[in-house]
Amino acid sequence: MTSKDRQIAARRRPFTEGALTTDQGIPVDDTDNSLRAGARGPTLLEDFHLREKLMRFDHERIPERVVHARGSGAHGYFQVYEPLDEYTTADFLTDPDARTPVFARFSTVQGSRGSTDTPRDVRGFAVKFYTRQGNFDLVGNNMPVFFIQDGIKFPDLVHALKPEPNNEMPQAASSHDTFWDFVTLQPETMHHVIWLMSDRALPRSYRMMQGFGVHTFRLINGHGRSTFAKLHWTPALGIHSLVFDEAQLISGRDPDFNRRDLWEAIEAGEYPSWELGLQLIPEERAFDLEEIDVLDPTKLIPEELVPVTPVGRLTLDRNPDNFFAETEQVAFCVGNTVPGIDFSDDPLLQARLFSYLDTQLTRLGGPNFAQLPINRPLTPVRNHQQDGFHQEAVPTGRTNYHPSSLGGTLQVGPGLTSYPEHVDGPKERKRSETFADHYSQATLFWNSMSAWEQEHIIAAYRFELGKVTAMPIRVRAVEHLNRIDHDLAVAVAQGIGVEEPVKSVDNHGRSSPALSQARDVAGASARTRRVAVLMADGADSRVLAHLRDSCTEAGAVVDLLGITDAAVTTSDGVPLEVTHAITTTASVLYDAVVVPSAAADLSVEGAAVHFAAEAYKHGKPVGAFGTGLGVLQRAQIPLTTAASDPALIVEEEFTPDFPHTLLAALASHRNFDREVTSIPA
Ligand code: HDE
Repeated sequence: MTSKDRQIAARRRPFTEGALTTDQGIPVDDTDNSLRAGARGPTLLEDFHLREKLMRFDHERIPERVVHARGSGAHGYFQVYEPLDEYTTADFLTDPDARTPVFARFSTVQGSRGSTDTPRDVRGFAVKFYTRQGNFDLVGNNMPVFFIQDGIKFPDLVHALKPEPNNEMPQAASSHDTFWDFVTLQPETMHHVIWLMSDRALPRSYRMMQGFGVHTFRLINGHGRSTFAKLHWTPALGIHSLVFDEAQLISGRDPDFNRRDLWEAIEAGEYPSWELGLQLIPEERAFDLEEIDVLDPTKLIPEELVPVTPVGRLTLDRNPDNFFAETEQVAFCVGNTVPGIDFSDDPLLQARLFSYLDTQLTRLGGPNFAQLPINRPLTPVRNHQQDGFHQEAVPTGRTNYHPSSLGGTLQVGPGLTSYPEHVDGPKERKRSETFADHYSQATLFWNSMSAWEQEHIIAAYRFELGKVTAMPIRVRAVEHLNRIDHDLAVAVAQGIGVEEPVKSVDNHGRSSPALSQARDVAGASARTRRVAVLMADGADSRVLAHLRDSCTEAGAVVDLLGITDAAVTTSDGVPLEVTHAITTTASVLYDAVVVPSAAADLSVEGAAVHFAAEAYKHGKPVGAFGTGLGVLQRAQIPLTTAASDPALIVEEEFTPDFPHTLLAALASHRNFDREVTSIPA
């Protein structure tokens, strides 16, 4: 239990027993019938219980976030490995014994609060650290760059991205005219757009995505020296994505897919964790980074240029008690910083410093939102800010100003000191020339992708632009792509009915291997991965037990799926309960499928055949042995390719190698090199 858990515990209000009362504490004798003049007569205005109940109900909603409305959060803690006092005075980064409580919220950007979890979208990765020096909020995303270079463009970007204003369509999707119109008129977006078209926009799980602070921050040490820093979160479970077809199907099968995954993992004690890494850039090196301006949020600094130093670990180990009180009311503010961490002059960051504080006034109904349990710091709050909606405290005494000679004077300092950066320049609305290159890092990203990642990116551009109705926008998009990479532009043009462009610039040929998800296989594990076993009567119970035990020992979750909810009968005549009927679930909700040998023939069951075919098509590990092979054959899965496909595990009869190979394939996530175009599912 962290100190934040204890603070929140004091505010819990269990609804277990006792008399039902009004908000004024008056016990009520009936909450099912309103007060009427006669059993069939009109309702009386004096019914205060009815009026209060409806008034409270009518106001249960607060405005959803303008962006990042759909999200899920969890409590946990952060611990630094070694003191970082060489760089910062921030207490939570200098004391390895300090377990700093945190609340993290993950989100999609485009959709409304009730929208699906798996659209093609950027994901928010926001962490509130309740440090011993007050709250520090790191409000980042799962992609290291942003669409625009200046916060003044944010309302335009979001208006273009969100559903169109006349008909509020489409929900949670960037595949529409206004988004592509805006981004093709604003070339600085091109780098982030290619990330959005990559698999990064389809995380398999919040637990399996990276996080980035995006902007360059400043760390300030005890001597007042400033070091620029970029912040990275790296998930312990590896970085893994869905495929787009699967993500779209999940939207229907389980729109809460990522939310459920996070919740269930924490309930099961499989606490997700991320390593915090820093790219540290001494001030004097800031202009020596291959023409990358550290203040430009559309650029990343390749890890090959400045390595990421691991400095600590974030672990999430408790689900919220109440979604509204915690996840909905948490108010992240980019300006919440602690001594030892300061801002850079990144113009996007500067605008955010205003926006997050401002938005809370509307969302949380007044200036006292920091008093809500989820937002409250652990440190005492002492100042003369007072009054306003929902003041919870009862300030006492006469002096509510500073200075005062009538007592109650607060001591000011030592405390947070801004870095005394020397600033001098004409007042002007002007973009720095060092921000002018909009294409070379999009090319770097493209060059760093594996073949299958490139295929997915081409398919994503084709899908998104294929939904754009205005042809000139499609043409403009291809022109931009032609400046990123000619082959990419040609491949996209061919899919969307646009004339192939003429090569205009040479690809610079540089790449950054760290950007590819394909590199992230070694050391990955099968923990928490979901295996569907398709059951039929007559399966060998010892084989099933062996398979199940091997998977659960490795931390994987095994569900037995029957054609119906009825128990199946194993080879020794024993009834075996199934987890679900196949019809109430879907292959897209699992990471792998196994069809064991059985007396009954599952290959005549269309649902089972479809299940296997779909999983195969999505690159998932698919395994079968004995008569189970019939299902794979019926699904037209080319069993002869098993020798070259590590995720296709087929055996004439079960051997102990089977679970071993299955778990290795699960740990590698998918085989995206698989040729799947001939699969009918
Ligand atoms: Fe946000 N952003 N943003 N943003 N953002 C909000 O704050 C805004 C930006 C990010 O889980 C809002 O409380 C402006 C970059 C996350 O509660 C709002 C600009 C990055 C979250 C807002 C940006 C983000 C938000 C909506 C450009 C990645 C969800 C309601 C100057 C580094 C936090 C709210 C949570 C939320 C404004 C750009 C990430 C409207 C003006 C860049 C993760 O205040």
